[in-house]
Amino acid sequence: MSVFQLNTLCRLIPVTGILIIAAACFSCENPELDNRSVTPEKPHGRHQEPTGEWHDNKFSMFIHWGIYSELAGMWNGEPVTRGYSEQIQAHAGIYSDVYARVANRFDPQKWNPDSIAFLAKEAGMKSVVITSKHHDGFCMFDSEYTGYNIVQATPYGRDVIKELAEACERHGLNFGLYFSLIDWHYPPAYPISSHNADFIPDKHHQYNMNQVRELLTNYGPISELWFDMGSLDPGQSRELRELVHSLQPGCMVSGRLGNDMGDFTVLGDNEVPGYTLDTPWQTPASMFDETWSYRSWQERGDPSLKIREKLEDLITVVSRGGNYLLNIGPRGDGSVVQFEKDVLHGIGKWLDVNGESIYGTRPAGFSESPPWGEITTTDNRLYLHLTSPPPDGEIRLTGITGNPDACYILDDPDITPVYTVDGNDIIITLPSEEDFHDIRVVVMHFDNQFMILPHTLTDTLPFEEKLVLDRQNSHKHYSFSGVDYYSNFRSVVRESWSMPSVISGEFSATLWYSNAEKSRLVELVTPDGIRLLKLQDGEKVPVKGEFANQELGPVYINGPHVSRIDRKTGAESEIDVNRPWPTPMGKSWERAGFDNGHMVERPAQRNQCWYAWQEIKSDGGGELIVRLVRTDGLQVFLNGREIYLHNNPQKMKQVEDIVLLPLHDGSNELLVKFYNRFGRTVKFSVDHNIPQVLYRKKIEDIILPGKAGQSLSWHMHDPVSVHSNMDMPNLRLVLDQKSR
Ligand code: H79
Repeated sequence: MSVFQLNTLCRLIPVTGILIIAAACFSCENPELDNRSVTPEKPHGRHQEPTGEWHDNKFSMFIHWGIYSELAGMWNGEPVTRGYSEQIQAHAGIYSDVYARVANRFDPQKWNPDSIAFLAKEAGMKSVVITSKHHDGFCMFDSEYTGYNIVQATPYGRDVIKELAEACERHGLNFGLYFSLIDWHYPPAYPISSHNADFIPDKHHQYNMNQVRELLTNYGPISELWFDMGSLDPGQSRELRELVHSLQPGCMVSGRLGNDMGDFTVLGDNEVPGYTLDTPWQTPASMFDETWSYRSWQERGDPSLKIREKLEDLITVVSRGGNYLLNIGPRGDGSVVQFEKDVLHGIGKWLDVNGESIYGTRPAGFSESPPWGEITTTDNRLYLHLTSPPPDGEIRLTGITGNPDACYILDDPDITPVYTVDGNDIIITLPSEEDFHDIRVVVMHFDNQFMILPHTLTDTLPFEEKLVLDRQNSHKHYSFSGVDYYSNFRSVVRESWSMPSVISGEFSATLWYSNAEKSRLVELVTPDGIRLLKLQDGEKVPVKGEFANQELGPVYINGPHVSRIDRKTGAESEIDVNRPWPTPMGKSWERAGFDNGHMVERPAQRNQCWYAWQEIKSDGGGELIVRLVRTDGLQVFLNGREIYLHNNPQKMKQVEDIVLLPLHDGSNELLVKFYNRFGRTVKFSVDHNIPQVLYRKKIEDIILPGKAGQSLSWHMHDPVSVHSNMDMPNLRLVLDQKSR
């Protein structure tokens, strides 16, 4: 059978998130089923599932406080409007020795660690993370490796990190430390660039290692070490990670350590993702987009608007499985700004009443957020956060199996919206006399465990005895992978398919893979166990007979463009990737000479990108393999839909991906975005002159028990880290029904 035929066979409709509440999706108790079954080894990220104590924090306090706070965003009597105020040394162009003199007047008489811990408690936060050392290199803790620290260099002379650690201990809060990996005061760390992501010279790395050892030895249990900035090599990241874990195995390392070495992933500052992540993660958030540390002239506005903004972000982050780390910037005298207190009190007041919908919850597993808000869940409850209540007051929840037995508003359980059950749907009508201006939470309570089914799956799914499972119809399990602050992407760490219970019986199973996946090890999880599969010894199958009925147009390129994607909306700044043709933004497209795998090199500044576009005409659809070589990350769109996203987390000089393009009948548009991180140029090619072959390999039969919630999934056997991209874009499993 050719791949072309495969494509036309019945496909499972794209399956989106299925979640079995409080029940393991698959049991792995029967290893004899396949003599190659293995217990998967855990890769270096220690937390495969977003569970555990750190993850239950949900809401934490970040504190940016240092000698920069004393300057309050002012230099020579003028406001410094460029950059963040904690980086005023760089943005006002202050010489290191001049800046260092600020320490001589740092005397925070209003510093009160207990009142800060108390404020965090009142806000409903579970931990506190403070800057032990920011980019200015000034240590807020006593260090034997530099005299540039609060104990030795200020009139105050007290170790505020120790004091806050003890206060948090007293108040039952977890305590974490921010530690900048760059240093503007330490000469071996020079030269310094404005992007704050320079490589770390060896001597500087040793200095960082020494200070991290101090921080993890002298301050009691540290719940997280929040490394930030710099661009470490993988060996440096590993050394720091191992140092932290050897001193305090329970300390969670932030992903900003780089090279996928973090225990938890840190998204961009104030970034709220539009997807659920499968690995532990956090959003760091500042009160104001313009600064993290105190500035006297900050316009703060109406606290109630800020409460609303931050509360919505908290709810969204928790609904997608993350923790929210909200920052305050105390003044140089140690006092907390009233506005920031008001905001924290406001959020705390909401959590006092509605905290049950946040703490101890998980993402609900619906494929998309509903238009009216966000959903979290526990064993037998759904929490519906009404951030934009529906104008007609009607909420429809689709694809739920379970018996609802109560519905009420969390802040007033006497208010009980009417609900009706219609098959797998639940329709809730909000009482029209109620005011939903503030964020209110509707609780849908079930008599027992319940299950959320992907809404695309129904018992009437057409099923013609053959299932094709691949990247096109999988549910993706995401993490966030990358080298450093500027180079990261949403990675796919697992793919799964949920089957309705009508699909049952014995299936013969065939794996298909391309040269991209060859010799990789993949773990296939079926309802009866885990199998370790090596992608080798497959039978070679040509893809659609070497371009038969396909006409490849010339490749055009266009650039450079700004490659940053708007973090909130996902909107692209300069080019509409869904409709690239004809010429975007008046920039003309040039013909690229990619013949015989030749790469082109084009100028690009940091974080700019180039696009390549090609029309592929195909008679009757079929497939085509393309090889994409380049110096950094790439994003592949086919007919306006993103089909592949891959970065260069290992910092290799050159990376290639082999991507199978599922073509439709007629004209197809291939658009590839080639990123540039720090280079002055970007080099890339679009190459079709490669073997158009796939491999086919029969594996042991698979039995589907026909139970609700049954699913298949796969992931890499031994990834470098839990955040690593699966990197197997063309893997496919075909199931043929043998018997029911
Ligand atoms: O501690 C906070 C920031 O100071 C630190 N990370 C958070 C948690 C951070 N350091 N560098 N960066 C974040 C990114 C650097 C952004 C920059 Fe710019 C872009 C520096 C110069 C150009 C932002 C925009 C700051 C000044 C202008």
